[in-house]
Amino acid sequence: MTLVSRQSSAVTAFVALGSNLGDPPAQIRRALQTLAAMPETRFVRRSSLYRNPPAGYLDQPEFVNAVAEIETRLEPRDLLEQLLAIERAQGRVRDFPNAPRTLDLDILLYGERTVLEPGLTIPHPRMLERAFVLVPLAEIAPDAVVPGGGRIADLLQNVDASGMLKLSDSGLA
Ligand code: PH2
Ligand code: MG
Ligand code: MG
Repeated sequence: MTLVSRQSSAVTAFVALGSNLGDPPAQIRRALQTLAAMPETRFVRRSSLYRNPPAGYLDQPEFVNAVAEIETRLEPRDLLEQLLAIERAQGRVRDFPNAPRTLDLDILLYGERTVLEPGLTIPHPRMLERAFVLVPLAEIAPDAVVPGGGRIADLLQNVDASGMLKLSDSGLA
């Protein structure tokens, strides 16, 4: 049994999903199912899946990205541990920073809380520059607010979303 410290009230949190190895759409769909089964957590909604070019380290396959909204009583550190366990279960190997991966799960927002701890920074420190985060997030939560940043729908205006290709539900687009 996993022991987790829980909060008295549920918090709305957003999780970014990314994959560029081993059938990315299938990896993302499987991860969404597993996320929905986490303890102390209710799955609220998810964005479409988006195929898009790699950002940062460019010499790697294209990605599929999505964002999920959850309500959770897990503390941020426990939520992170759950996400890392799901990554490992789906074969994530950490070769070097930004290496291709079967699955990456990042906490974007945790209510309006700011967290600055070793290995865990919330809001996610690079989310404001990333179309592959802001496009799916704006699809499901345009009015969500980044502490110290602003409204997602407004922040979306600052990124180039032209490379984001929404997949049909079959994932074949
Ligand atoms: N993740 C990265 C680096 N670059 N590019 C895309 N398109 N999608 C990602 O999820 C991604 C990336 C590091 O986490
Ligand atoms: Mg990560
Ligand atoms: Mg990441």
